[in-house]
Amino acid sequence: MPRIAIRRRIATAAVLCALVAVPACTEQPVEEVGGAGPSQEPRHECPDGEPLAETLSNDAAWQMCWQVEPQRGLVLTDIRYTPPGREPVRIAVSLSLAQLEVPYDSGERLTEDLTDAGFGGTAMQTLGETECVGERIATAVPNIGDGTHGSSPTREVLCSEVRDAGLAYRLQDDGEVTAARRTDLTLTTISKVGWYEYLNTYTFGADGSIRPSLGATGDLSPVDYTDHDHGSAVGPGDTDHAASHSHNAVWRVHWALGGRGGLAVEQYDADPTGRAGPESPILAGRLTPLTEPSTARWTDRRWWRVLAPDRRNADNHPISYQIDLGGTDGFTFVRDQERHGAETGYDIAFTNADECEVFAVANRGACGDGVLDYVADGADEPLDDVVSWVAVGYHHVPRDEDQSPMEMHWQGFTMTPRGLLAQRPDVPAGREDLNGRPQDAEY
Ligand SMILES: [Cu+2]
Repeated sequence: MPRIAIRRRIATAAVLCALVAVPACTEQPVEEVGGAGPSQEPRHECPDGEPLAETLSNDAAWQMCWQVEPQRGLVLTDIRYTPPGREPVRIAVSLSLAQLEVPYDSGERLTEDLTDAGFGGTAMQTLGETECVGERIATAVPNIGDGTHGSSPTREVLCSEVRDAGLAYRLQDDGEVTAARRTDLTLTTISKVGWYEYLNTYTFGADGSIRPSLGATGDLSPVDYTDHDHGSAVGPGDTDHAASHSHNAVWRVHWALGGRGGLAVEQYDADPTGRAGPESPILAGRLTPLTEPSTARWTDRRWWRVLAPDRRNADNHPISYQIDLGGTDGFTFVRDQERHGAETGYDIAFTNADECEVFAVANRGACGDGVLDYVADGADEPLDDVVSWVAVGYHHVPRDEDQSPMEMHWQGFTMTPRGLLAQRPDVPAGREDLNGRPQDAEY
């Protein structure tokens, strides 16, 4: 075992003892989440090695288990966030990529990278000090399948970094500045699939936010050159048109807000009413429950949240996480177009958890080929044990600067706590009483 991994194990154990020294209790949902009383959460044990644990700038901590699977690559499980001075809250049962499809605009190539090639196994790269300035963590990665046959060398494949994430907040009040920077924990693996090398990165913020992202580098495919209409010239003059293509990624998030099950989903929209007040147009904002498994498209001002209606913060608001896509490139998987028609794409989908439902498309087993089947099959079951399938596309029109190697390009989305606590997790001195409309006369 490399030295770095041993050092990390000791640090991990110390942090864990501080965080979850309370004996296992029950899996019952808690009334108020993130309180300061005894932990309601079972002890954090990982089936496959040591937990990851990191305390960030504001004393918030993240803990989770991790493993490398042959197809999905990095899979994070039992993800918990501990706000400063409080007990850990379970956020997700699991989090991973669920598919990466790459169709070329020329129509000449299509790959479903997770199920065709896989992000684990020999595709998963050993990291060096340039790829990872944090801690490189080793695990046994089978060369073939699940390791039943062949060898499973222990390699440093996971990078854990705590990064400066800039300003967390700043407030100038009566000439006095209250400000803090924050750190983020990033976990990254690199998988080489064909000519591309993908960074599979998860960023966990001190504020409780989670940002899955996929970065691509490596080289443009040397065998996918096409004409002017389906690519762009990357060589001298109007020659050598590297084919445009899409990186169609879906992430699977199995939620556990304070405990598995008992969850619900809502969609937020704010639309112009056509009326105006004295100073500005009037918009009407609302949350609409999505009660059954369903798909949805992103549009301006739209976001979703997964909530635990029966688990409340100190303001008696249900704890929830908000899912923001931003303006990403929408897509419909090619296989979904062929099976379900061209108009069946989605930016997000919600289903109830089923261990057989692993891949967003090209799934194997009796539970369907992908998300559209899962949604149709579960259409009459109320959402409860919620899984989000988040689709984020990136249409890549090659540019001169992609040669060579290609500069990283990124795609991803953000999940942010919404009412996990009654206030920000790290209220600075003097701001403790600000929870709701200020009582001061000057307002
Ligand atoms: Cu690309």
